[in-house]
Amino acid sequence: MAVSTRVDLDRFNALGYLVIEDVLDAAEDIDPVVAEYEDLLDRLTHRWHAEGKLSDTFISLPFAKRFARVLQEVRDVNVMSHFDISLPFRGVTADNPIHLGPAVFRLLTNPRLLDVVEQFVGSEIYSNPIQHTRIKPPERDVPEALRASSLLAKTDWHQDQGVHLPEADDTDMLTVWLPITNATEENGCLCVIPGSHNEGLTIHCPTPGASIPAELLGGQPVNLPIRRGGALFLNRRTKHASLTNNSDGIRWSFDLRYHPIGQATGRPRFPGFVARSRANPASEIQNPEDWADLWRAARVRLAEIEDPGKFTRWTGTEPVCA
Ligand SMILES: O=C(O)CCC(=O)C(=O)O
Ligand SMILES: [Fe+2]
Repeated sequence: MAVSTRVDLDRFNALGYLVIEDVLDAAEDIDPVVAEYEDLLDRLTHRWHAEGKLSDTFISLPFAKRFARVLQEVRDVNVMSHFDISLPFRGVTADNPIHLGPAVFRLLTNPRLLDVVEQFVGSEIYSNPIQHTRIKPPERDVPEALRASSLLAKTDWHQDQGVHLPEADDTDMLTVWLPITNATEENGCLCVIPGSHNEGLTIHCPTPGASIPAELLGGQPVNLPIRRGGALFLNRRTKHASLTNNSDGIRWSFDLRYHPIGQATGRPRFPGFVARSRANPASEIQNPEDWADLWRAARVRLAEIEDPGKFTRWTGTEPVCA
């Protein structure tokens, strides 16, 4: 997308979502992220093989198949901590795995991406710490015990406002969903309910994340296949989910969030940062190591806390959750 291309905010405001193809350049912006993860998987498979956790390094397999084999042999939902760009809600340790590589930081702060984000949230842009990478192998290759994880298998219906704390209810949070592999109906693209952002916050049930029970869903879902390089932008109240990966390959995405500087993040124990400030450029974080240090410091703080408190508002006591 050319920098001068205008985001159709009227459409976004009417529907609660917008798909824009070619926001990123696949070779320049996405390939370095893939290379960083290939290197990570290579290091992990060698380490785990040496430790006896894996029967092989699976070095001859391409990333997708290698990742699926690792899941099958390790069979531990915490495996995903090594790849995700966030920390778990509880049980964080001082050396909790998390991926904080420079290519991911460059994706978070990609100028092409921020030029588009700026049209939604203005020129003072904060990178919210509610962020994930989701690497979803074909569902049949995901061990049964791991299928409850929306990082590895399908995501249930929710609003993003439902997965943060009420402190951020007035935050103008924009979700940016970026497919690293082409997202198709077969491999588990996202689906949304157009216009659902106008209905306020719906009850979510702890599952153990937070999801909207089927009887409260309403509306007609629309599937959103998006090519790599494209992006989906979501209002924080738009109901969305992902389809199951019924393909032979992985479905890999990043979901990032941005809002104006100074607004609450909804996850106060995790570190956000100034991604762009036209008013005060010196406040921007520009060095990947500085960003990684924010997360490392948060991890040390969390490891010292007995009870990190709640991460969502839902108690499960509503009758609809019974
Ligand atoms: O990629 C997925 O499966 C879910 C993404 C999502 O819920 C989000 O981006 O807010
Ligand atoms: Fe979401």
